[in-house]
Amino acid sequence: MLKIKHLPALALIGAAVACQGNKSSQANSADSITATKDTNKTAKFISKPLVSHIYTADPSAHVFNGKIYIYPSHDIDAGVPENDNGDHFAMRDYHVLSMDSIGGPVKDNGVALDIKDIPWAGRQLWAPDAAYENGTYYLYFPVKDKQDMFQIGVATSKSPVGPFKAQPQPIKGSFSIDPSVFKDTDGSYYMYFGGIWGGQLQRWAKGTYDANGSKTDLGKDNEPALTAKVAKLGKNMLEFSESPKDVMILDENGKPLLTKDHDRRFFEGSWMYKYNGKYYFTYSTGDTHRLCYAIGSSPYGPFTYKGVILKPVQGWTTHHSIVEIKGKWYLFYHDTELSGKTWLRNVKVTELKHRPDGSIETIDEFVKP
Ligand code: FUB
Repeated sequence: MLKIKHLPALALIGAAVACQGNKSSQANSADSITATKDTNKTAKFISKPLVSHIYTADPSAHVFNGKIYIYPSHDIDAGVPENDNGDHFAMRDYHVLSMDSIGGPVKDNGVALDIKDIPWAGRQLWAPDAAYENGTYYLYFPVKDKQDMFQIGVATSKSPVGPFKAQPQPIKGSFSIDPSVFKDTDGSYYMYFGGIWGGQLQRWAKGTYDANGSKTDLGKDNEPALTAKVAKLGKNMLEFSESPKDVMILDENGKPLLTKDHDRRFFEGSWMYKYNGKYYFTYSTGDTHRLCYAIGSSPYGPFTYKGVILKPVQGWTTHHSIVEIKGKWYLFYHDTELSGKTWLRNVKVTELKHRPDGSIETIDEFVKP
């Protein structure tokens, strides 16, 4: 999972820890590994892990009936060697976390969905999201099918914490990873999804899946970058009502972000929210380890790149959700404070602040010495 040349110093440190045992990078990174161990001992963080009895990541938070629910990935140590394809993220079930208020006790509500109960699933239950509509809770999840192609499934429950029952087939027309479901103020739902590298989005560049396509080759540097997809959901919440469209992210001159622009282009981890009538498309830049945002006037975009929400955290991946709770805005995110290992993460929350002009104050998860 390493592309060292794009890593800032901090992420290089985190990546080196994750690569212990990976021969190709171990030889070059002995100094970094030492530095990481020191960093893990001394680093101070602005927030504490919300739970520590299990590893959790990719937190999608929602307020349902006045209570906070977090739908995270459930990280496990499956003993799978780390690689650029993300095979080491070999998760097998979901647990829903709940809390009455920010800062209050966090409850683990047990297994909400197990991979063995998803008829079409092969391996790797990655970042989920949830929605509530008309008496039913919907859990949206990416998982590789039995041919090792990521698709997105949906499961339903009458309870926000499950257990959820999976539909027998993936959502028709869905692909790749990281579904994020947004309810607009007119009641319409949209799913944003996609992720490059291990998320396989590059294998869909020509419109159909290329099973032998590259794991990391994303096209020419000066061409528009691959980007997230968006599709409106049907009234039954179980299918797309249209073909997915590109989520265009433009630079300050109105030009699409380019493949070479690793600091700003989309990688994975879409999350949409609305603030003061504007649509905030937020996402991870993956190999540059940032959470960024872009603002538009429609749920379909285009969105204009505006800046960084969260600087690189400890660990390789970064993934989040942004929610308003009792008049304040919160960023739910993850790092590797508990384990120091890329694939064993822990979810956290911190307040997020908008300036009067709608821009977001950049967050650094490290306390300055
Ligand atoms: O948790 C597995 C993958 O790592 C997620 O799907 C990505 O967003 C990244 O956080």
